[in-house]
Amino acid sequence: MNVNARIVIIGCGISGISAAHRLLNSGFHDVRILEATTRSGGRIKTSSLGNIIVELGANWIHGPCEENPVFCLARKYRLLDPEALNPENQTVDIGGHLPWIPSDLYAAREMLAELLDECSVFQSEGGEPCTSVGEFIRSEVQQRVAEKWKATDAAARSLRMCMMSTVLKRECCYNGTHSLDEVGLGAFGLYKTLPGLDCTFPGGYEGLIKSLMSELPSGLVTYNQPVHCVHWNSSEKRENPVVVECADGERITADHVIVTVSLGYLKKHHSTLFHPPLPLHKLHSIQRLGFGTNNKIFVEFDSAWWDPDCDIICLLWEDEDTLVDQVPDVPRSWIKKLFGFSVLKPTERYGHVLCGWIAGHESEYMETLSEQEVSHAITQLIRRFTGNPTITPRRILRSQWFHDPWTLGSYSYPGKGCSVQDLENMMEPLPTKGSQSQPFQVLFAGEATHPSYYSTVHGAVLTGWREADRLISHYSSISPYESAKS
Ligand code: 6YU
Repeated sequence: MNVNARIVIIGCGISGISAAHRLLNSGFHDVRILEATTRSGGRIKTSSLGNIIVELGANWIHGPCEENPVFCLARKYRLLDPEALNPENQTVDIGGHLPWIPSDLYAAREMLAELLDECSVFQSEGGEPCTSVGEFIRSEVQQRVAEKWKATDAAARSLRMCMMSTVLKRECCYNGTHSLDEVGLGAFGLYKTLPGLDCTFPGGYEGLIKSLMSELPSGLVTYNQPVHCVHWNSSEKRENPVVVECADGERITADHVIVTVSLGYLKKHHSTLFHPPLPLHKLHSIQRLGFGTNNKIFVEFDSAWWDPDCDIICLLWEDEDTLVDQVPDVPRSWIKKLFGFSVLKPTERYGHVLCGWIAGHESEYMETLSEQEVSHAITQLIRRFTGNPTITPRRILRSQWFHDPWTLGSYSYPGKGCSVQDLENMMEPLPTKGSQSQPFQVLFAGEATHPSYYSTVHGAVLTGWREADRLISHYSSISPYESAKS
């Protein structure tokens, strides 16, 4: 196939790169990417703490198995450790629940895991008793604790309830939400997991971006080129029906535009980004879907103060025995939202580094503080929990996804009232009734447009391929003469 259609992709994150790859490999040669920042990768962002590689954005390949395109690409480019390639590793099914909770306090962990599994069922069966995951958990926990833990003494019961608050805060991180009260119960089960024990990129997730970019023609991406407005559906007859207006005033014409900006960016800028505006049903879905913040705080120490076999440090607050996943006084107590730290391993590679996880408005507030203030808060927290007044971090590094003007948060989740229809609306191209004579002009890719792998890198890759395939199949169904002419 040799297609002259002009395609502009907005955003050089993994979905934009994946779309460009597929189009160029299928005979499209007039493809370009406009990227607002100075770099490729978007929410895949590897950084360093001294000489230690850390991930400010995506961390794991969730469910590394044959069905996972990220795993297959990482294997192809030889970016993984040998253990990750072990076939046994690919069959372990953890059902999306990372083994993050310490083995003591199992009862609390099990009750919450059971409830979260139950939350997933409403998506297929309907009849959800309330609107949010948070409400459901709160109402069920009350009854179940009274039933199942009646023989447990009050102090142990209270400790288990505090543990549940910690697990709820962890779930806020995993879902990228402020509170589970904002996560829709009916759509919670839309998210699907893949088998395989999550693995990381020893040389950094950005190795995947570099490998993919090295196969694309140089000059394909224009950096520092934010798009201000996509003019589509014009009544004017012109050779290329879409005009992409950049922030610097440059106007670029195209036959098709693939928009890959984050859901956070769409929520904030939809009214200026599209002319004419988006159809109402699409806009409502953008509003209903949730886009929250999950940040990491890396903390390096001269030596480990935790046990060598410790993988995770969870923090329990004794005054949080009422299922707390939000902090009442954010400026004063934001640090209480940090559910704990994961230990970066192996030590030979990462030294003595912990990664703290914090979601929600508390996390957004943390972003406004200076690095010194965050470091002070972390030091006080660790000293308080260990009782050791001398522990002092060597340095810290945190992500600030909410204040990144081109992302405006971390990743998407189904908000209250969401259904599969909202995800379908997200991926619907414009004009909504495309046809052979009037093909789609604006197409949508990016993690928030995948119906079951939203919030992940593999979901984003698949959406880039999906939109490229939409164009490929359009041009393969018209005559070779027409497609070369167009
Ligand atoms: C995963 C993981 N992971 C942690 C954290 C974050 C994310 N994810 P991009 O935003 O990348 O690209 C868009 C580009 O557009 C960008 O370059 C912009 O600069 C540009 N742009 C914007 N506006 C523009 C304009 N106007 N003009 C021009 N350009 C413009 N995923 O698989 N494993 O471990 C994590 C994690 C802190 C922030 C993650 C993880 C999410 C991925 O990073 C993300 O989906 C993709 O990179 C997005 O790529 P993209 O191309 O779509 O957009 C039940 C239930 C639960 C459901 N949730 C399950 C949770 C699973 C997610 N887990 C996350 C965990 C971590 C730690």
